[in-house]
Amino acid sequence: MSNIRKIAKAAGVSIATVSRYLNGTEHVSDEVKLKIQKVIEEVNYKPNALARAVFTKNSKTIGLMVPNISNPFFNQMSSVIEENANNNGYNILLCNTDDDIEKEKKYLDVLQSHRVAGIVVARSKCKEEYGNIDIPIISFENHISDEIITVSSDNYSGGKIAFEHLYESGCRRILHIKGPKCFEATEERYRGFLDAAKEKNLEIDFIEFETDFQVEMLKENIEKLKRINKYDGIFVFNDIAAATVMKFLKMNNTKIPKDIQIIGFDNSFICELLHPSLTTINQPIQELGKATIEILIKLINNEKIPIKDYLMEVKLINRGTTIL
Ligand code: XLF
Repeated sequence: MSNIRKIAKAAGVSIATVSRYLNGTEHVSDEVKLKIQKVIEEVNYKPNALARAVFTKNSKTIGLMVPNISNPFFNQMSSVIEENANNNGYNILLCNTDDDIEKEKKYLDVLQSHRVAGIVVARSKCKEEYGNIDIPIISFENHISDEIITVSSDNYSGGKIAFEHLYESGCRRILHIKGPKCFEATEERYRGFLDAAKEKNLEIDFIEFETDFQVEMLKENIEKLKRINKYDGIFVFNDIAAATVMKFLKMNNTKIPKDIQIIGFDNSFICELLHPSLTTINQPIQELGKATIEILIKLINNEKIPIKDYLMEVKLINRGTTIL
């Protein structure tokens, strides 16, 4: 006998009533609900979420595509998104794209076949693929199209604040280690940093890392880092890359912040674990995660919401790697 049939029999109701109760599609009286729920608990029944999603076209699952799960910022961000989704009755299906177009495309197919109710995609790399998807989507950082809302930190202002802090801390030979060109957020940080330097008539140098954090990051960029000892201030595009640069400086007996001051971006948990602890620009992870889920749920519920960029305020977190 199928599970639903057993539950119906034990609760003394029809199979159709049990199915209405499980799918929440039509009214079921409170008295009947209680009877069915009691039997479900007794037999420890686990409804088939996918089958239910196909039937009701509402899976109560949100697909979350993150670009790099080994970056502490994205583990924190994923937890916040998960918590906010759970608080609103949704589960998360987590996909790690590794900033890889093919993986992102594959996961997009997987999420569609799982009938997810909505998708959060962070730092998307394949904008074209989202054109024909009939599922509410929200993008974090990289813009996908005029129809898809983007949430991000105010990265441009963050870049400006980073420069101003190094400048006020006395740095005049300044280097920016920027992120890959395809990361819109770090391009904005770079733009803000350059504009602030121009306002002070100061030339700055930059080098570029071609990926987000990977375990081999230091080895891969060692050639680029060879001449960084000539600078007195460095702004690195994110905290985990800043940690990598700090390791390199320490291996060369450079004193931080006495010889070189350093500032990161994110305010992820690793800042406090480093020595000295890392001065950085705070991305408001809680607000970002909350806003992302709130907007997505409005879209899922067909509520009207302005299609625009949602920018969150950033601020300096002054710690031990800068002098001021
Ligand atoms: O995409 C950017 C680059 O790295 C993101 O916000 C992060 O700062 C996370 O570490």
